[in-house]
Amino acid sequence: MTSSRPKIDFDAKIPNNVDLASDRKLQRALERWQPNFLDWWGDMGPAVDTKDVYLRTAVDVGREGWAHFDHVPMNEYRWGVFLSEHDPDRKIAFGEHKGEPVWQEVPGEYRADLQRLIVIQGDTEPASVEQQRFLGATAPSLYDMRNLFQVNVEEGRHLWAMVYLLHAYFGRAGREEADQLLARNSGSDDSPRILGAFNEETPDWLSFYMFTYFTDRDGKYQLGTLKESGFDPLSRTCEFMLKEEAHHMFVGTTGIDRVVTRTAQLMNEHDSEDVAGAGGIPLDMIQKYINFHYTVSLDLFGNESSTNAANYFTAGLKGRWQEERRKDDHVLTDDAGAVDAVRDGQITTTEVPALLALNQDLRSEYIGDCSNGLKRWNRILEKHGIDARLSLPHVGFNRQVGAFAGQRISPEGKMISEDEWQRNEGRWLPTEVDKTHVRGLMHPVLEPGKIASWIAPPTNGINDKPVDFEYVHFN
Ligand code: BYC
Ligand code: FE
Ligand code: FE
Repeated sequence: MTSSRPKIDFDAKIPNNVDLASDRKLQRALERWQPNFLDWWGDMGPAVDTKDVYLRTAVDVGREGWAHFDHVPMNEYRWGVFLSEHDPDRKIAFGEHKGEPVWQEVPGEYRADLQRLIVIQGDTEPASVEQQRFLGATAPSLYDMRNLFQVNVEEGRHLWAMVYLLHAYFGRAGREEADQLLARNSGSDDSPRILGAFNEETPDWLSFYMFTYFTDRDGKYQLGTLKESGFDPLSRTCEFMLKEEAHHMFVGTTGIDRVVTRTAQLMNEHDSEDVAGAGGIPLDMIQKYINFHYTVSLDLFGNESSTNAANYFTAGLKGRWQEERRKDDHVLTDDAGAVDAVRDGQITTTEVPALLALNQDLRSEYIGDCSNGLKRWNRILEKHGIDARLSLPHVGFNRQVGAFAGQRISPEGKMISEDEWQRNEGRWLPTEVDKTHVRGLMHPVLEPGKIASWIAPPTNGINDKPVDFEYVHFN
C-alpha cells in the first residue's frame, strides 16, 4: 500500500496540508471566513485573560510526533486544516458501493445527506467551546486550566475541519452553512445548537469532566463512523480529529478519577459519607452527575430504529464502528437486529432489519466503552476501602430521544409512575442544592502545583513536564 503524507504549510495564513495555495478561490473564501471565526472566538471562546498557555499544535499528521508543545498566546493559536494521510487505493468498505474506489468529490445524489452530516458534526464543535466559556475563571489548577484551553482550541480546529469541507465541496450552500455555524449559539432561544446536549450548561468543573468523558466520547464514536465514509476527504478529516479527541477523553477520565479519589480520601478522613461540609463532592452527587451526562449523551445517538441511519449506511456515507473488523457482508440487507422498545408498559425489544438498527448498534459500542470508566472509579473506591459503588443507569432512564422518550424509567430500569418519578427525581438527577454546592466549591487556584480542595492532583504533568510547571502565564 502506498500512501502520501502531505506536509503542513505553516507559513500560510491558514496552516494546512491540503495545498490551499493552489486553489485561490477556496483560499480566499476561507480567508474571508477566518476573521468571523476570530470574532466568534473573541466573543464566545475562553473568557479568561491569559498571557500564554502551554499548548500542543499539530505539526505533522503521521503516527509519530504530530504534536509540538509550547507556550502560545491564545489568540495566536494557529487553527488549521489537517487531513490524515491519503491512501490512493482506499475502497468503500460497506453499503451498496462496497468495493468501489472512495470518492474524492461529492456524488450528486448524496449531496444533501453529506452536507447535513457535516453540518451536524460541525455544529457541536463551537457549541462545546461556548458551553465551556467561563470555566477558566474557576480552574482548580493551572494544569486543569491548560487542559481546558487545549480542548477548546482543538474543538475550534474541529470547526475549521468541517468548514473546510463545506467550503471546498459544497459551493455557495456550503459557505452559507459555514456562516450559520457561527450564528447559532449554545443555549440560545432563537438560534440554538442543533443537538440537545450542546444546549445544556457546563457551569462547573465536575460537569466539564463529565462532558469530556461522556459527550466527547459520543464524538469519538460518531467520528469513528464518519472515518469509514466513502467520501474520502471526510474520512481523512475525521481520522485526524480522532487523534486529538483522545486527549479530550483523557481529561474527562482522569478528571473524574481525581474527584472520586478526593471524595474517598475525605470519606475516610471524616469517617462519613457526607463530605460536603469538608469541601468535597459526596459520592451520591457524583452519581447524579453521571446519570445526567450519560443520558443526555445517549440521546445523541438518535432513534434506535432509524431510516436516516440505514440510508447513510447503504449510500456509503456513514459506516459502523470499526466497520472493517466486522465479520459480516457489510451490506446488511439480509440481516435482522433487535432494538429497544416499550410495549404495553413493558421494556422489551423489537426485531427490525439490521440496517434500521445501526444507531443502536453504535450506542451499544459507546455504552460498553463508558462502562470502563465506571470500573476504574469503582477500583479507586475499593482501594480506599469504601463499599459504595458508582454505576451507569439503565439506558431508558431520563431519555428525551428514541424509544424511551416520554417514559418514566428508574435508574434500575423499572417502569414507574409519574408520581414515583416526581418523588425520586431529586435522588437521581442533580438538584439545585447539588448544583449550588458544586458551584460553591469552584474557586480558581492559580499557583503552580497547587490544587483545589475538592479534587486530587493529577499523577503526571503534560508532555513530561512536572505537575507544578507553569502551564499558564498571566498578564
Ligand atoms: N437532538 O433518524 P433519527 C462531538 C433528529 S459529538 C436533536 O434517529 P439520525 C463533540 C435527527 O436529526 C458528535 N435532534 O436521526 C462532542 C432527525 O432529524 P431530521 C456529533 C435529533 O439522523 C463534544 C430526526 O431527529 N456528530 O463531535 O439517525 C464536544 C430523526 O432521528 C437528535 C454527529 O452526531 C438529538 N439528540 O441520528 C465537541 C454525527 N437525535 O433529519 C464535539 C452526525 C435525532 O428528520 N450526525 N435528532 O430532520 C448523525 O449522524 C445523526 O444526525 C444523529 C441523529 C446520530 C445525530
Ligand atoms: Fe471535536
Ligand atoms: Fe472533543
